[in-house]
Amino acid sequence: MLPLPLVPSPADVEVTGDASFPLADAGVTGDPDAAAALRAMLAARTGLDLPDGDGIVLASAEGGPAESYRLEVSATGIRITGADAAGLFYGVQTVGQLVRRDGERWVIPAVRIEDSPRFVYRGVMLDVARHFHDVATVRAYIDRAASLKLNVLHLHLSDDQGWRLELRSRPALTEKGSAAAVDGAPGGFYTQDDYRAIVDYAASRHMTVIPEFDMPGHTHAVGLAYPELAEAPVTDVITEGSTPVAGEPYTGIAVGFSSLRVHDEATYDFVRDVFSELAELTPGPWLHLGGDESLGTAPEDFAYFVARASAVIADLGKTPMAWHEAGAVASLAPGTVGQYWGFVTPTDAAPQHARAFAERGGRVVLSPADAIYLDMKPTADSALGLTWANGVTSLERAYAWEPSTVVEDLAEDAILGVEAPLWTETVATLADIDALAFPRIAAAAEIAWSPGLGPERTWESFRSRVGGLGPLWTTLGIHFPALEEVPWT
Ligand code: TNX
Repeated sequence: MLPLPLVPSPADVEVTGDASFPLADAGVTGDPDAAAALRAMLAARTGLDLPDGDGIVLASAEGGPAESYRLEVSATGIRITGADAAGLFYGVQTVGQLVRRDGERWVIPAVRIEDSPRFVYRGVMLDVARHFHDVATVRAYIDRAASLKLNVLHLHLSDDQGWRLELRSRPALTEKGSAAAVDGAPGGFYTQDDYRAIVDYAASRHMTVIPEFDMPGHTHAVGLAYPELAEAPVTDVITEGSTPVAGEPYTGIAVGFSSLRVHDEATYDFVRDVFSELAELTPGPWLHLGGDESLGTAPEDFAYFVARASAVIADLGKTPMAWHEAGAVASLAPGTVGQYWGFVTPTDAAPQHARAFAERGGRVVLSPADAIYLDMKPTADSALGLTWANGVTSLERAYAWEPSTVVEDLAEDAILGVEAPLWTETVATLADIDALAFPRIAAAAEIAWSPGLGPERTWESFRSRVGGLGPLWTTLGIHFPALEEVPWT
């Protein structure tokens, strides 16, 4: 028999016989938010509009681990018990994956599941700077990620090509710095109301938004608004893409050429303004300052800048977060969270930089580029995607890695979690997002949620379970590519 099509794989699952629960005559009772989520899910999947009433019970129980739930299905009823609202929501997502046809009927097989996450931080990142993605697209991505029990949405809100969030303290950022995108695509930005709407929508799906303003590199667009804060572009670092010109929008895909003026106090007035306003708009605990690929900034200038910028964020009562290069900075604010984007088998100083966050009281989020960068090509003939992180990233490569062994001597409790970034140099639409993110986002979700690889969690089981999700993803409008690695059913 095929395994149940559950991704991420639950911590504990038992099929309790051949019986199944028929949905046609069921009612729903209990927690109103979870009931609404369940009704919407079942309506999308089956067309059934379940009334209030007996059959499916949504309850809360104190005491289990955060975000955990228990699901019991028999021929006569379904009971979902959540330790908290998120747990209940995840129980509903599991039910959505279990729905199947039995002849003319829609049924849920009899099971008992006890489930809770391995990591508290289970993230996706969307780059809205290289190509701008509107609120509707971000909502759709939130729905997709939350259905796989991911709980963090990292928004990469600024880069050389554009600044994407309106700020009252610095209106020129979007007035002058948001019009461009890669290859002449339309630019754009979020108003403050747009951003609040994203944060609220994410919260309704139990996702926390982590906003990033990338500095001191990746700041060409800042120079369009405030030329006095920007160094002249360093063009000898450019290996790919067109050459930037100061004062003109950048539509290429080169990296590392821009820098803020690190020894000018006006730069820190700017840093304080933008992160203060961001802190006010953002309920979550983390603000990301970027810090990657600052090839146009001398190492000692980089260290000076990152120390000060991380202190600004800490002074605002938020936890700073930065790409792993910032681990090289001795006076980084204590507690800063590092995001590792080296390879599964590390090279250079990346693991040393990652460990440095833990040594300063912070933790590490793992985003190994050759495994879960969702912008890497999934197949050699994919029209979308990049290949710099070791060529093609198959679904198997995205799946078959273990977080605790990537960075040597990093304790498991120093790993905050796992995040799958989607950079958008080649990604302009929701269909493009789907084409690259799916099905590999499911691999990231399982690594972040489920117990480590072992007899119960294998590549063979995963590919079969993913194959069973095709019909659900189709009814949810997800344009996933039917990769040959997966036995789609
Ligand atoms: C590297 S990984 C970047 C981004 C690019 C990405 C493309 C990292 C922290 N920076 O600027 O968009 O590669 O895959």
